[in-house]
Amino acid sequence: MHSDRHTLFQALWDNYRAVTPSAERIHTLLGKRESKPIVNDHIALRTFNLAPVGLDALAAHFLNLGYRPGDEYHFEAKKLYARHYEHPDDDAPKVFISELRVELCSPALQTIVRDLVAQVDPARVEADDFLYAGRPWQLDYDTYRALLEESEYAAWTAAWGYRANHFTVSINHLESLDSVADINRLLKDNGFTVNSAGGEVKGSPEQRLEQSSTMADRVPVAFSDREAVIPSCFYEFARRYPLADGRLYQGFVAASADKIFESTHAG
Ligand code: OOG
Ligand code: NI
Repeated sequence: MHSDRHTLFQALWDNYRAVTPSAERIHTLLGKRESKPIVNDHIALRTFNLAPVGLDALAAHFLNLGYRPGDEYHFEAKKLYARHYEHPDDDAPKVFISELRVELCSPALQTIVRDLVAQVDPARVEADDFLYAGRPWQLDYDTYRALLEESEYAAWTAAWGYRANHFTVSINHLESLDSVADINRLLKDNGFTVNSAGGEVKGSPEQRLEQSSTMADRVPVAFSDREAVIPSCFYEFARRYPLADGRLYQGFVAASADKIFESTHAG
């Protein structure tokens, strides 16, 4: 496990931007307008709820760095469970980790996913680089397609494995823009596709969180038998509002998250 938060997030960022060219471009675009570095609100990771790769095994890397568990979230239709983690240092990005509840899926999907996860050496899950190790199992294209029929989340996780699924720009820290609507305008003016599931602006000031995201890039990926172009990762934007005590809300909004998951759907 990493002993330093900054090295972990730098490695996650480098690995993420290598497969998310639009995030790299948007980050550069925003960077030119800002006098200070872009601050991340959170990152997200995906997994299956099976040992040795369940949510808690990924979370251990962050607990080790001083993170604490926050709220939990349930996504019944997508068969997902999630929890967020936050750090006492306000500058540290929050971490949103979700897992597919494999036992609720079809017997065929369960067989495929159990077979993938059985290939993972438990010791490897604790290694420094596991959270950006990519796919730790063999996967052929037809198996990816079979997963996609039932669960886009399962297919994405099988294909991409362990890496940040997205980084999220903190709009609160920007000088040149202050609303999600303004970000969405900038994105569209520059040719990026905004996820419109449930509306382009997700959440509200009353919910203390407004968010938007790009649709995932589509990049070539090597499966064990062939290469194919599939959705990779996306970029997200979040604006938080204060609670009664003046402190910014630090949680997530399940109804918004449910739609943000769809940023990796084929456009
Ligand atoms: C996570 C989706 C939820 C948020 O900010 O609510 C999310 C994912 O797509 O893995 O990131
Ligand atoms: Ni997010």
